[in-house]
Amino acid sequence: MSTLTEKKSARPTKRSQGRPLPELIFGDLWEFDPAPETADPKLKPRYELFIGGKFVAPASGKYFDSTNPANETKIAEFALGGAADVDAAYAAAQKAQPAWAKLPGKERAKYLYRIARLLQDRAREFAVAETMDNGKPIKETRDFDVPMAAAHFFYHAGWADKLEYVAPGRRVAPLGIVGQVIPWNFPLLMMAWKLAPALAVGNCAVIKPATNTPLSALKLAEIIQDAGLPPGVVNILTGPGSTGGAIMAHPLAAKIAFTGSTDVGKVIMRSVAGTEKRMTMELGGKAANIVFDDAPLDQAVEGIVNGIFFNQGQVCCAGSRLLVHEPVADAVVAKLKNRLRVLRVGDPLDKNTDVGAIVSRDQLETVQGYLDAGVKEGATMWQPPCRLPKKGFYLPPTIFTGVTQSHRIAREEIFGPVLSIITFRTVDEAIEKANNTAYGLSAGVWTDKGSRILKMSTELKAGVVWANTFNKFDPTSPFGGYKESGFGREGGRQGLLDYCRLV
Ligand code: TAP
Repeated sequence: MSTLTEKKSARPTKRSQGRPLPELIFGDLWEFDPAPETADPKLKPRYELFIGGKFVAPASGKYFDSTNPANETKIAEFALGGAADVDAAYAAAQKAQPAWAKLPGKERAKYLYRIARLLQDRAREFAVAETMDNGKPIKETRDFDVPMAAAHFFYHAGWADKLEYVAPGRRVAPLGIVGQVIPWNFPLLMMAWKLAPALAVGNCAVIKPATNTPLSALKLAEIIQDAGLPPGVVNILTGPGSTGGAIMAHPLAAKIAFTGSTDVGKVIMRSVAGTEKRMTMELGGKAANIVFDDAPLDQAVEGIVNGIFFNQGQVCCAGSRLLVHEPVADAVVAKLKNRLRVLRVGDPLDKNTDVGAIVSRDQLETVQGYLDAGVKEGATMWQPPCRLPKKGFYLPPTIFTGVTQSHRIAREEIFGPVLSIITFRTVDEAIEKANNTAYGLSAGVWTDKGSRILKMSTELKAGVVWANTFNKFDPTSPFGGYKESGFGREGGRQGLLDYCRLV
């Protein structure tokens, strides 16, 4: 157990809504005893491609390093897969798919249940490995990423022998082989989001994790092998963006599923235009988290913090724009600053860390570029005092006030721990400002009035609208966007439908 020592503090005396709170001032930073997670991540020095149920060397004979963004040390090396490996993976999937599709649903379910249980058995090991590869706090990988990944396999295992209920009155058949490419922000969870529904229906998969975070995908391959999944049902290729491009464009892919940036999504859509491939795109976001003056403000502040600083803000649905009702704007900002002063930024493997490392130097520099842009365009930047580790890619949680809708930090997806705060006066103005974005993935509404929640959730152009909460996920609940946030859904019955052919 850790101890918490506050050197000096002055507690706010006035907590009434609508009145500005005095800022909580500390004589020095909070001090904690470190509480490192010590489970063994069971790393191998080198990870090969996973094709046809076997770990195989890449045709190129080349490998790349994955490093720990928290301390810049090498974790392991990974195979640099290319077009020849993509062909081999599709050939393995083609061989496996007819028998996999013919298996009774309850038999396919057994494999998915086994994968879910093996993930649970190795949960601590996976949490440490994911934290090392990605930089996200261990309390997130331990309590969210790994259990949620297992939950997706459990949920879809339950569907495998009940497919007639996916589209009542229609017969459901698999599409064939699906090509899938995922990003680095939730590496293991995205593997589960993609693979579990595809497999439940009887499809086979060729999937590529991001170059920044290949580790948990290859560890999942170990579990897939241990679960006895027939060879070729899942094939995992590491490698650069061009390998992802080859997976997406491959003639044997009946469907492609991509999660990543809107820019890359557009490149992929152009590359498959005119083919018969089915497509789902889960792309970027710039969510509005909207706080009204009748909201429970302390609860809302927790939701704001969770909305933008969870996973260092590297979340497609992050509440990166705070729209706050003018009468409570000063109070909310003061409470937010007080809360941010006690967030722990640092070693992601420490169980008390709230904000870990940014995934890579490149991403850190991108986010820093947005901080410069925000200041240059006239917004006011604020960061709490933080002692950042000397090595690794860290950024204090950052808020901007005085933001207007034309600022880049209000329009573009930053994908970092940066919150842009904008005020509004009326409900209609809040809706207009929230919808004033090219994206449409998620939104949050904080208010005491049920009727206002209904109005907002009807009029906000976002795939998910959370009310008096934020960043809540469940395998039963479909997730996906509008506009430049993509199309198609993942999770729930709707997500499953995207992997089905209806006959
Ligand atoms: P991207 O740069 O788009 O990369 C995503 C994946 O695509 C990576 O595996 C990448 O490989 C690969 N890739 C790159 N170029 C490609 C190409 N031409 N053809 C095929 N694949 C290609 O995104 P990112 O930086 O990893 O992730 C952040 C973005 O993902 C954000 O915009 C975020 O909003 C979005 N995201 C959306 C969601 C949902 S559900 N909507 C969820 C998570 C993330 P390399 O890693 O080798 O470059």
